[in-house]
Amino acid sequence: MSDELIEKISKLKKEKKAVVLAHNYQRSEIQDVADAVGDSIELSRRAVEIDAKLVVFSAVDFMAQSAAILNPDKEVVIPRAGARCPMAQMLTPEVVEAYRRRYPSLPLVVYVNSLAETKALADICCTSANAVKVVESLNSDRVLFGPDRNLAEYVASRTGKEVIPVPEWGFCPVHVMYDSKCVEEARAAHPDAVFMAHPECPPEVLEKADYVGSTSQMVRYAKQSSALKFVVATEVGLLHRLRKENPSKRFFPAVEDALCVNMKANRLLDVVECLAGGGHRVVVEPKVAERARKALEKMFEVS
Ligand code: CIZ
Ligand code: SF4
Repeated sequence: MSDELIEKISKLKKEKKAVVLAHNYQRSEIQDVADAVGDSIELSRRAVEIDAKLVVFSAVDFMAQSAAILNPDKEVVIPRAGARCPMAQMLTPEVVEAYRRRYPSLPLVVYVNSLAETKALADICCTSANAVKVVESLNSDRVLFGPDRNLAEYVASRTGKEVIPVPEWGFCPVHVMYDSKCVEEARAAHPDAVFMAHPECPPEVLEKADYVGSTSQMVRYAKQSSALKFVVATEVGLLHRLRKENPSKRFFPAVEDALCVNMKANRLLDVVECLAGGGHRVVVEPKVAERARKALEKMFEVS
């Protein structure tokens, strides 16, 4: 990156009283100019603490919506309108309503990877970092959980509760690329490495992994671990942060091309454009925002 561009970005940030928040899966060059890098909820809460007028939220649609919901007094913009998570689109309010009719007495847990309109219908939200804790906190041995089926199955295995996936087949197109064969190949190539996997991976991967956690949990785990090598089963953008923060350790992707095209839709020049007054303002209808915020706040109380 040229010094000129770095200077332009820092000048614009000051002029606009703006911050750039980048998700762990963003392109390396965006992570490098960001004021904070993290998971979606960490970043949304960071935005609350930061004294800024404009928040450039470099991530996918539902994440920027959560930031807007938790920061109603700030202008939240997303660099590319097309950065939309396909998993979030798999759980529409219509699907929720059909399951509510079928299981009227069961609580519904909605993963943060969902649209604001869907969160507004949830009893409580969860992240991949706190899903087990959230489901344990509920006074019911059967729960509805969506949209990620793999995360639902992981939570069921850890809590012993019946976790009904809503819809039956929700998935992340990146994390379903991993299978037990890729774990075996990684073990053969790096026998002394720790295998870390995201809970959106299929059960056959999670059963064989040494550590299962969200992106922020993997960052913390790698930092405090005495191991020097890690194989990482999550979107490859996280490797940039892991390598940067742990220069004496080595990180290998479990699948080289496990890349989320939706996350990568945001480019550095789009971020610069946001700082210069462009980008796409994220607006959540007030009634929807209020209900979604309640479901998020319930999650904060538990975690
Ligand atoms: O909520 C997030 O940021 C996601 C989807 C990834 C993770 O595990 O942190
Ligand atoms: Fe959605 Fe998967 Fe991309 Fe995350 S990595 S934004 S869940 S498609």
